[in-house]
Amino acid sequence: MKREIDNKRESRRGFLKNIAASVVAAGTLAPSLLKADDPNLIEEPEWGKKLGLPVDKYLYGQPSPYEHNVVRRVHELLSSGDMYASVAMCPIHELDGIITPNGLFFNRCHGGVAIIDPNKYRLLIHGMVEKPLVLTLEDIKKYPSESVIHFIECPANGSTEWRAPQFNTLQFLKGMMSQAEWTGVRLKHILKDAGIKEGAKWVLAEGSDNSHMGRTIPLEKILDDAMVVWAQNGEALRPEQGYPIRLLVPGWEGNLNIKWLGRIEIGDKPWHAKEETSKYTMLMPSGKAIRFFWPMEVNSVITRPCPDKPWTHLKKGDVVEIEGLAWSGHGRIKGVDISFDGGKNWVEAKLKGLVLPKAWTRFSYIYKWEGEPLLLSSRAYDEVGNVQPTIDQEVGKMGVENIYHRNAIVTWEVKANGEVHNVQIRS
Ligand SMILES: Nc1nc2c(c(=O)[nH]1)N[C@H]1C(S)=C(S)[C@@H](COP(=O)(O)O)O[C@H]1N2
Ligand SMILES: [Mo]
Repeated sequence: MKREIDNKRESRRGFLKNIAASVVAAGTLAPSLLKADDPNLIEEPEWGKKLGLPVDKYLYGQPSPYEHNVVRRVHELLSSGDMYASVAMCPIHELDGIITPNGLFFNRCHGGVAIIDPNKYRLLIHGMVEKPLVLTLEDIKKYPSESVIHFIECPANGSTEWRAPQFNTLQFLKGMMSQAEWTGVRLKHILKDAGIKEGAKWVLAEGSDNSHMGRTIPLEKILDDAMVVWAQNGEALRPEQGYPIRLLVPGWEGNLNIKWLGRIEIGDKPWHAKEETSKYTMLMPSGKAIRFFWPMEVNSVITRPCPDKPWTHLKKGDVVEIEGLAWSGHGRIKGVDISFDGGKNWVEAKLKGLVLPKAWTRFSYIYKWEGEPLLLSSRAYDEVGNVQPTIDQEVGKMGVENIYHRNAIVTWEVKANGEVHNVQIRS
């Protein structure tokens, strides 16, 4: 038996050796590292010689141990004091496609991650309604469900960059966003059962976590496309995303997407300081502030290359795919342009895969890099006519005293050695 296996291995090795030799000779598709005697191709590897791990070791699966570097990351500059009011940033440079795996979804909390017993969960709906409701998780799941794909982005994403570049990593620069397929029910169906009273205009949504995170939202938006969701990418919401129920407010500021949703109150006025625990105002150069600024503006960023995924491994003349994400809280992405010279000239990138409203859209551009230094930027535009602004345009309008809604064009300086740096181009 052993002889037979050894013989088989020997002939397999010979077979692969011949193939490797012919691939190298043809010279076309050979990966840069392949040599005719590449042991990684012609020798039987460890994992082929012995049995793998039994399937009952994988009752809830984990990524390969070789992917241990692909994790959320925290930074003290991005927390408000401690790790209970903080944010764990999504490694968007590591993602493929448009869905964030649940273990990597960014996590922004103001009072820690609440762990809620689903049997004790209740959602209270009251205020200007004919019939106040108290719903259990089971009651909510009785409604026919819908699944939708939307990003959630904190308006503070990129907030460190108003005056000058701060972070030389994409993860800390733009990782305050993620995208999932959410399953739940449109809030309008539940509110219909409660019966909204004449004159109602505003909704207060509140979490049952330690921070409560009360937010004021116009009833019109809630009745348009807001949902209460219980599933994220095919499984129950993760505790970090608000298990067992969160509010989903497609395309609008992340902070409105109340996690661990406990209470919805309908009223005729926006709520004030006492109930509304956080403020997300926009300070204008005039000294006046915009109180409400809800939709996330059209935006994009190149995710490969980026400071975390440089081109240091490339050789002169290599053909490489430039990739990135574009999104708009106003609707679908219509197109993305790429500039190699800091925004003087633009070419059109290709949109890859699904192009959905209020959703991350992946773009791509195939490029032959001759080792020349580049100033690489992307500029997105959406279906309702918004174009991603330059830094000059954005700062000209908003000044630099803001935190929120920074959606100006991002530029990567690609050096001749393939290193990538976060720079800002101003006139
Ligand atoms: N109950 C509650 N909901 C919350 C928060 C919170 O701290 N508590 N943080 C908000 C903020 S500021 C953002 S940006 C999003 C982040 O969602 P995520 O943690 O699922 O990525 O949740 C929002 N919902
Ligand atoms: Mo946020």
